[in-house]
Amino acid sequence: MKLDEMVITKAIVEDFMNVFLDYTEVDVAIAGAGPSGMVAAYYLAKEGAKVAIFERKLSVGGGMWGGGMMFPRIIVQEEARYILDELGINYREYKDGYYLASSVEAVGRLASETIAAGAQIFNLMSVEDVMIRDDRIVGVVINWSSVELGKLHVDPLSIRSKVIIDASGHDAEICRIVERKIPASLKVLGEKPMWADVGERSLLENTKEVYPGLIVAGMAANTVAGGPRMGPIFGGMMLSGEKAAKLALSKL
Ligand code: 48F
Repeated sequence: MKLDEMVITKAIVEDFMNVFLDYTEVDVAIAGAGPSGMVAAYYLAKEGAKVAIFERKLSVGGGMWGGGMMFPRIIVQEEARYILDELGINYREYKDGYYLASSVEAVGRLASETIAAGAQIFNLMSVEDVMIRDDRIVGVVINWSSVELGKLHVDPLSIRSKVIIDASGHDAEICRIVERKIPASLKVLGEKPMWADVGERSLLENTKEVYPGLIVAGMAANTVAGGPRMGPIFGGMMLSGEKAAKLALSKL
């Protein structure tokens, strides 16, 4: 077989552009492909929603890859074990109710199941703003991460979405944008010091719609509500993603 670079080039550009054009209007746009964002996308796509995740980095997985202090293991507690089973992530019980899994396998399986369920992941794209009409978020504003990293003065593009999920992690970036641009709309209280038990419990409670059309999930939910961080235990992230998906589905 004689290879032609022009076929390779056209295949990549044509296919990407077709998908990207199709995803300029979605049911749910998610900022961040960490564990909470991907779990949310998985459950949404499984129910037939058109869902796009925009991820700033080259790789998906957020803070899950590195386990605890680069020891590539994560803990998932009993309450979220059924999500490990659903995603086919292997684990073993370390101690009553504490399940141990490989962080690398967990990210790999989560990404693969999320994509297989039908979610689209756009990596290397950052959400830098939102669109608001009549006091409701109606879309996200995105740009290539390289534009952001290079501090280039390049205008972004917009994606219309019925619901937005902020799954951007510790910085709760999308909620902070809303807080900054629409004064008195929402208050980001900031993350509190490590407390796994309280952090994990409050995460689920704090996963909610914080502004019309904007749901916050994962660590961002605790950052908004002033809840503690919890370290390398990931059951709460997964349960939060699942709850965010249910909330979003109820609004579609
Ligand atoms: O930080 P991250 O993993 O968030 P999460 O799903 O999970 C938190 C845990 O990893 C860990 C923890 C558990 O104890 O606390 O930290 O809440 O993933 C967030 C992803 O969002 C991307 C970021 O690169 C990361 O992959 N991200 C952040 N801001 C943006 C973004 C943005 N503005 N646009 C696009 N992606």
